[in-house]
Amino acid sequence: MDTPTTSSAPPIMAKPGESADAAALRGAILQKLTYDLGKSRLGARDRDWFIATALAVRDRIVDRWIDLTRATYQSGAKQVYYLSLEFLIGRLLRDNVSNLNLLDTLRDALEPLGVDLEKLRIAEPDAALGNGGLGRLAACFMESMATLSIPAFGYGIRYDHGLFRQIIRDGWQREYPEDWLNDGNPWEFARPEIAHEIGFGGTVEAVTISEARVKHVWKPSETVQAVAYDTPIVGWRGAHVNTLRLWSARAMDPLRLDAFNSGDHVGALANKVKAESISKLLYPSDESASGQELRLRQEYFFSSAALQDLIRRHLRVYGDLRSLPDRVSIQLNDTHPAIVVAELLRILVDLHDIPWDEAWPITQKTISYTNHTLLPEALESWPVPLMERLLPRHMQLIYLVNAFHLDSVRLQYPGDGRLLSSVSLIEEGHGRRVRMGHLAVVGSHKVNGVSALHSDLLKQTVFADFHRLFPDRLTNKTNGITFRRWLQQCNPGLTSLLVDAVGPEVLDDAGALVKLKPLAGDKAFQEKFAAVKRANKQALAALVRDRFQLRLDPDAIFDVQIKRIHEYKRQLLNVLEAVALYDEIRSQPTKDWTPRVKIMAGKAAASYHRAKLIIKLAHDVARVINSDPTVRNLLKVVFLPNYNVSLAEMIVPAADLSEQISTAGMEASGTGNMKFALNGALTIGTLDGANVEIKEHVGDENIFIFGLTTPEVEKRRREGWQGQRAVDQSRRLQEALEQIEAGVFSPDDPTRYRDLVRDLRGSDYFLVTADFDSYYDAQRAVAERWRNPEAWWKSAVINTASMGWFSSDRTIAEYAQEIWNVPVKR
Ligand code: 4GP
Repeated sequence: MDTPTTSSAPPIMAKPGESADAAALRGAILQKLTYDLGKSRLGARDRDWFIATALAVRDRIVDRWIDLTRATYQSGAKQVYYLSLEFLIGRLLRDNVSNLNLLDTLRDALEPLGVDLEKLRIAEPDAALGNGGLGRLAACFMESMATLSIPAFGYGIRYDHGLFRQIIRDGWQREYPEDWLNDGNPWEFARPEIAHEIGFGGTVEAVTISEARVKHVWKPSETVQAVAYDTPIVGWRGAHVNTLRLWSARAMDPLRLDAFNSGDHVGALANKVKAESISKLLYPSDESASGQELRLRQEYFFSSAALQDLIRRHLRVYGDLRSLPDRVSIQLNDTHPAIVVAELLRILVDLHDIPWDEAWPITQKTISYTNHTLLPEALESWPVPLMERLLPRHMQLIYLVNAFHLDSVRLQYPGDGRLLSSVSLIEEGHGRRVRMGHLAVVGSHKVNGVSALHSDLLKQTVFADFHRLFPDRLTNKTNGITFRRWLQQCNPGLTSLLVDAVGPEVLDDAGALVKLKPLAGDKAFQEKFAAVKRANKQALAALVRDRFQLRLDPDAIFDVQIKRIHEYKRQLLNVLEAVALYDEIRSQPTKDWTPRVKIMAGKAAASYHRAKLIIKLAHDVARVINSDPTVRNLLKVVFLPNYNVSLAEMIVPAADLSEQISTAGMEASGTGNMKFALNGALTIGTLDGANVEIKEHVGDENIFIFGLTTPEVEKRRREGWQGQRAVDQSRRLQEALEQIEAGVFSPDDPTRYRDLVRDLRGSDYFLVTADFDSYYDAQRAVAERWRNPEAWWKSAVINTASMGWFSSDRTIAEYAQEIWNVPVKR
């Protein structure tokens, strides 16, 4: 509860035995409280203490930040610019405090004030400027770049409202706006003086300069300002501090005074509302044409702001854009910033008079692109008429790039019409569209996938023709996670056990985790490891009890699936297994079952009706199972609402079993899979994404792999898979589907799941039916292992011990060496 502090006189003086630094920090916090927040100690609430503390901690960062930034310019070091429409940061207090090694000092500083660090920590709202994996990866990468002393800027959008708040009503997801900025954001510095003008629409004029030269001048019909907000990002042990610069949209002309004075108070603000809508909301629905346009505006808005910003900086230091590729690397996080290719060309050619023949290699050498998904619906393309209207000069440049690109293809492969249309930047199907993935591939010197399997599939499928054309361009960089957040901060119990077992170097070098392997079979160590897990499970159970009024038994196996809700991630398979297990428990109630809690959480896109129906099914099934007395808590299904980074930080350390059960070939990598394994959960998963590499690292006997492989999935689909075939051969599946179909779980609306079951019996694109039996069997093998604690904990320890390679420090070091060509310091 957010209660005012009641302790009396301010003990600002150092207590005996306390460090001078703790006293100084306490003084700083009290100063902030009084002079920045205008609050007295007695009236201060958790939120006020959080802001005062964040401001005091931020002060500890600033000098270093300014010095390091200046040193970077002076040294001429190459800068990395990470462009991402999403940064899923979560909370920052613990990150900053722990990376500055201030945790104990802060605790000591707060204690005499009667302020509980934990309460204050959870008063920080999550910065949810992202949807899922792609955005969280960007946040991990920012931290790792700072840790490895790679000078870097993250560029994105400062959305007023991040990912929606999910409320579950009667089992249905409802979306409400999220308001992370309501009480201000103590980490950021507003930079109203750093503003770039972003144009939209208008016309392009060709001005003849000389007989040989025509200059193109874009005259936008509309201009919006992008205003910078900077957040310092501190690396581990304060090694380095980088900047996350997020752009907020501001109208050039905020108020039409004439209209206002003539009584049109709303109309007078129309320009402002339109301009500022650009940074209003993460992922505006693109179901409507205006929603699509807003999204393209967002993409161009932040891409252009980022480029103008970095080019201004580069020119200030080096004075010449020809040196750009030596001093700057631009990494495109997915295709969202792909318009950078055209924008950079426009800046070089139109604004700086660099001839095309030079501008093009500068562009390519500077840019690289990461692909995060093979799903065709996620590979962006924009209707040509929309691009022509909104970004007319960029459209011309894209046509030009395409003409040169297709000419060279024609030269290399004469007469291959199929190849030409496959690699063209313009899709000619129903209505012409610009393929942003193609633009990014053509405009980059390196393109990477995010796991070995995913990168291979890129080469074999969506970018196969490009791979033929540019055999050196496609590469792999398997994702990673920052161990500071996903081990040290979220699991202090395990961290101190690891430090005791293998030494403190494990805090600096994830590779040191392997030293744990010899202890995997050691009974005493296993017991300690299991005790940490149990404490984490109890902590989660307490949170779930307090927040959601649900009881979880910490002795049951915690079987967890937390991620975005998507058919390919197959939450449905998990729910079907719950139904089948429920049937088995009821038919053999006296069997010695392994108690299991299935924990699910995740958000569905607002317009993704099938995903929302799956959430509803999980709730319907949970209600029936959880209230059936014959089940006696042997099985419980809980869906925790409003999944976010902070909830994940509670759930991950408490998980026994990690569900990574996507249809093979569809999950690009996954990063949740890494977080769980690092924290000692065993994985049940398909051979998909980074699961494949996790299996290689932990060993076959320490992971539960089931289901079709990618080639088998392709074969089934090619042959016209019909789910009914699997249903006919599986009594369990048949019974589960019949119950769902008959409305056993939805008596209020017995036909609710009729279409869903019909699709499963039909083509079942995600092959839930095909993998069901194998998944069910793998789950029984999990239960079997659980019943043998020695075997279970041995596997759990080996999982933790084997995950060093999945640190995002390793991933970032690979980007640095193989894509950006920048040195890495440790
Ligand atoms: C995600 C992928 O689905 C996930 O497999 C991967 O681990 C993550 O990117 C980071 O690379 N993609 C998205 C998205 O989040 O929005 O496409």
